[in-house]
Amino acid sequence: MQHIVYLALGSNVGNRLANLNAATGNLSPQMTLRQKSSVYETPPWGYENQAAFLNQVVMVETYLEPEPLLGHLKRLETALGRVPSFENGPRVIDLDILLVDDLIMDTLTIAIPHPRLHKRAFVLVPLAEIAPDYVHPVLRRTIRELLEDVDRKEIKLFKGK
Ligand code: PH2
Ligand code: MG
Ligand code: MG
Repeated sequence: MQHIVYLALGSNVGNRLANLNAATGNLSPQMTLRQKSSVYETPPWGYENQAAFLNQVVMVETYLEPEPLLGHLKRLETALGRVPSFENGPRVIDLDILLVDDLIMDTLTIAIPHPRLHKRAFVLVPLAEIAPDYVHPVLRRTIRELLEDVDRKEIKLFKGK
């Protein structure tokens, strides 16, 4: 079965825009890119003493199940130069699974929906751009509704540099 998957991309090391474009341009052949949000520049969340991030959300269609999908994303992060850091620390590229259809799963290796997506304006702003009416399967609220409850004032459209 083909799945609808929303992915979050983030980068705050090196040429951030090139890193996002390298990720969307090098997804597995088993993943078809269907939609891309704009790119946003966002203040670092969680650990503040680091460079601003660029964030983007994309929608892909894939026959991959979540575990192999995550494997592809981890390999792509490494191929694009990601090296180990600390929690919420700087990274060349971060590729996170946000939503897979209306699936709810929580195992040792993977939690879907992403457990923090509804708290993060840097995810909700780009996600609402491409999927405002998507219903969060746990919270039973649309992305547009979830966005109303976060502070989005520091999430800036990135016009390039
Ligand atoms: N990712 C994190 C931690 N903090 N802050 C912003 N603005 N954007 C991110 O993508 C981000 C973050 C951990 O994955
Ligand atoms: Mg992340
Ligand atoms: Mg991650």
